[in-house]
Amino acid sequence: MPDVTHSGSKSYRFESEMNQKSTIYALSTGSGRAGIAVVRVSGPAAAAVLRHMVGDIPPARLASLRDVREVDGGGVIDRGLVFWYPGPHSATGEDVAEFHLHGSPVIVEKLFSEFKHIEGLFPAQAGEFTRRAFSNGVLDLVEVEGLADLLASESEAQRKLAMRQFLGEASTVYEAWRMRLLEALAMAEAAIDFVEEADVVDEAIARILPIVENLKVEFSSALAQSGRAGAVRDGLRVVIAGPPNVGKSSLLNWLAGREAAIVADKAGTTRDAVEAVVSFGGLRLVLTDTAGLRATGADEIEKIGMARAESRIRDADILVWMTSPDVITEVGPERPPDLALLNKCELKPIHVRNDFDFAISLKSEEGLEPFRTALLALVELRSELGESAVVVRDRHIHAVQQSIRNLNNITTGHQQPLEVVAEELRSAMRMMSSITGRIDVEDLLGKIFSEFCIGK
Ligand SMILES: Nc1nc2c(ncn2[C@@H]2O[C@H](COP(=O)(O)OP(=O)(O)O)[C@@H](O)[C@H]2O)c(=O)[nH]1
Ligand SMILES: [Mg+2]
Repeated sequence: MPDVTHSGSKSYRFESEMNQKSTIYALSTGSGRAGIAVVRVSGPAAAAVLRHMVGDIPPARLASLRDVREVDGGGVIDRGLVFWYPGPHSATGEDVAEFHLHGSPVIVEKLFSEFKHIEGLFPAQAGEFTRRAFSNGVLDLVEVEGLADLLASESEAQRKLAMRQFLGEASTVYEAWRMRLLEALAMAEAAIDFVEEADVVDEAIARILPIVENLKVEFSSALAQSGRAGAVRDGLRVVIAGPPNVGKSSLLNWLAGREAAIVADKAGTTRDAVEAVVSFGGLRLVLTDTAGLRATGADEIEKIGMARAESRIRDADILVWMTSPDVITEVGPERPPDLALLNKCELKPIHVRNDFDFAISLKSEEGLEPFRTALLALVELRSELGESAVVVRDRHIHAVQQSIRNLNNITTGHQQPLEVVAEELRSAMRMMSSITGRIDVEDLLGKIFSEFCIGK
């Protein structure tokens, strides 16, 4: 058997556990007056807090109505529901006590002033409950990030994306990837002992390569989807472009429902990119109106505006291209637009033209609703794809990109020595572990090897 214990592996989970003797408390609901105020206590003294404040430890995980009193049987502070969640099956993995009190700041203050008489109890720092949950393995890093995104989400699409991360669906995918890398690594490690026997090595390589190739494809498609996730997290970029004076600024204003951009009948009015953020179909949209594109007649400042317009067009998630019957299109879009509009359709009857999807008029409002519906459908499609993304943050993207580089080093076209294959697989696995923060690769290796037998 090859030696599979690598002392290099390190888990920060256990390091931070060392100094977690303290018990923390905080108001978990919003401050101010409300129906209910929830106070959470987490740590070894949680049981003592209950005994001091309500006289006993109520049954685990059940709501118990209790008088909450000043420490050791003084006057009643409030009557409310009390919960006892013994660790490790609690939100933080530690013993947790929860007080559901009436939502008055005075009650909460009084409770906290009583807590000062209990030893080992400290006000929690920002994020400390979640940090303990991570340290105790209740949440992994992706789930913690999902929770942060969930709390910060402003749109339905953001909520759905964050929920998938928080519920561990994304982590399951990373874990499955890691297990397949592990499978390939186990084959490589086992064959390393038999380098003299060419057929054993060839057979191992023949089994490893398809796994590596498939993973590369999956990683790449996950990365392609991560752009969509970015659109959900940061807002989908919708760029309106076209020749000058066709009504682009008028369209931005109509979509934004306010006069965000200046509208004038003078060509070259919009010189810089104008942005408006709107909520559209449950998604955050960043609308950008750009300087009109024309080949002649633009001054220096307008030319700078046009260069900016072109860069916005390149970065757009959705490009809306606009023309009108009274303006000659001198410059076309650099890329096929997602929606092409012919504005000012009331000006003259439109003859057979097929270079636009919708004829609209911002003046008579003709055709605007069908256009809005089409835009909504596009936005929903993009956000649906984004919501199901696994690789979401830059941190995840970098790690997956690095894994692809490791795998590319295996599939160079020349057969790599098994030691190199194993090392690259190990690095790719480390990348997966770094995403979820679960670093226990080597234990699993040992387990796999015990079931693994090659050449015998
Ligand atoms: N007849 C007509 N004029 C329009 C329509 N939409 C916009 N305009 C006018 O066209 C001119 C240019 O509009 P603007 O939104 O500034 O165009 P931009 O240069 O592409 O941003 C303004 O005088 C608008 O009032 C429309 O549907 N019909
Ligand atoms: Mg304009």
